[in-house]
Amino acid sequence: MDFETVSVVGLGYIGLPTAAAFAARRKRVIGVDVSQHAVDTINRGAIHIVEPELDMLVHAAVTQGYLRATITPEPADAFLIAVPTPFSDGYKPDLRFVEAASQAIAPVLKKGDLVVLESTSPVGTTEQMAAWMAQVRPDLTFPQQAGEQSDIRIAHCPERVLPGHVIRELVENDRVIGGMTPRCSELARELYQSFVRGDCILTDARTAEMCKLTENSFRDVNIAFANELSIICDKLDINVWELIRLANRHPRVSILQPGPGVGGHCIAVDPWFIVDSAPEQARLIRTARTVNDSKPGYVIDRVERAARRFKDPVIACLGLAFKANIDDLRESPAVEIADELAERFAGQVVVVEPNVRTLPAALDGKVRLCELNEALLEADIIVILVDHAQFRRVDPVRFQAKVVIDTRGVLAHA
Ligand code: SAJ
Repeated sequence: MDFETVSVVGLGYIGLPTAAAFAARRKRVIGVDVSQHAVDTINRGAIHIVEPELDMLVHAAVTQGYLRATITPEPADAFLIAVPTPFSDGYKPDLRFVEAASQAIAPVLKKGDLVVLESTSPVGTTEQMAAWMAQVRPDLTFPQQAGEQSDIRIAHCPERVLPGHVIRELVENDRVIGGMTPRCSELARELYQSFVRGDCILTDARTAEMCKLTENSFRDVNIAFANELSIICDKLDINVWELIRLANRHPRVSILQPGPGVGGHCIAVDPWFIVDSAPEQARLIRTARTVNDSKPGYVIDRVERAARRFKDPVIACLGLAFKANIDDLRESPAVEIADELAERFAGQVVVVEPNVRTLPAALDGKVRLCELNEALLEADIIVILVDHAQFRRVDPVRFQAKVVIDTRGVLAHA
């Protein structure tokens, strides 16, 4: 089967790079998004998100005529759905964007088309997506009705790229592909092999769904272990960074790094999908989430205790991003901490974030964004929230006369 035209639905952090990767392999790509702003920006050959090298790729794809964006779905040979799958109140998965996307493309489906769900999803979502499409198109058969003889082929192929390294990881990482039938898996593999250099490994849809959730839960549980260790070490007056460095000299020990909490759009969300599917069984996974979510509060309490020694101290927060060397402030524990400190110490909090020029809405008017040098001079208390390269380069002497709360081990690694 030759997939000449590929439609990518959802042109965000995953969909847009994926669309550009297909276009770079000279596929005709139709990008679909509900945002007119995103569509217009892409059709100008520009991008509406931040990811290294993506702007060049999209610009080339659009100017050479391989990529075009639209609000309204059009016929294609393969469809990839890469829309958000957040959780709603009570950590319940919210699948409304998958539902809307599958209902939007259903009218343009034709016999022989392949539909792949890329969004990170609770187990069973791929089957649910097929059911939503079948409701709109009773004239076509789907795998749940006709098995290998179905008109439409359905698979799940979760994305697993690291923000900041998307372009390289998209091509190099192995992909897990789970079709609703073996033939669905085979066809999806053919599609991905047009740009993926890693292995494309086949399984069923439910295993592929669980695989992605497992990868991020593995990381969450291991970060929770490191975060719990850091709190224990504070109590026992042990340097946790040194401790972890020493323990990791054991050939079968590999502890991750503590931090101010877990941010981003994936690791703090995906484990809840497992908890929701198996609430009684997922005890460790749920506890890890709770441990990581409580870390910002612990950091705030430490600052508060340190502040008691001063009258109206100036508190400098170094970093707002959810991890080092990126400009993504969404779902960042650093923003949560700066926000709460600004509430408790109104007018006394300054913030340094070398990767942004303006404050996020949550902090606007509450804290002052300033240069690193100025913050280091002014501050009585320095709270290191992100291990950006700029902070690692600071001469340790500059921290000496200050109270430093180093949540990332920047000083320990100096
Ligand atoms: N963090 C720590 N300590 C560590 C490692 C990370 O506190 O030792 C924190 C980071 O500071 C950050 C959060 O965890 O706040 C998440 O950062 P990350 O770099 O671990 O992961 P993400 O969210 O940027 O991307 C993850 C990746 N998953 C895995 O590494 C298993 C990526 O491959 C996935 O594609 C992505 O989630 C996703 O979309 O699901």
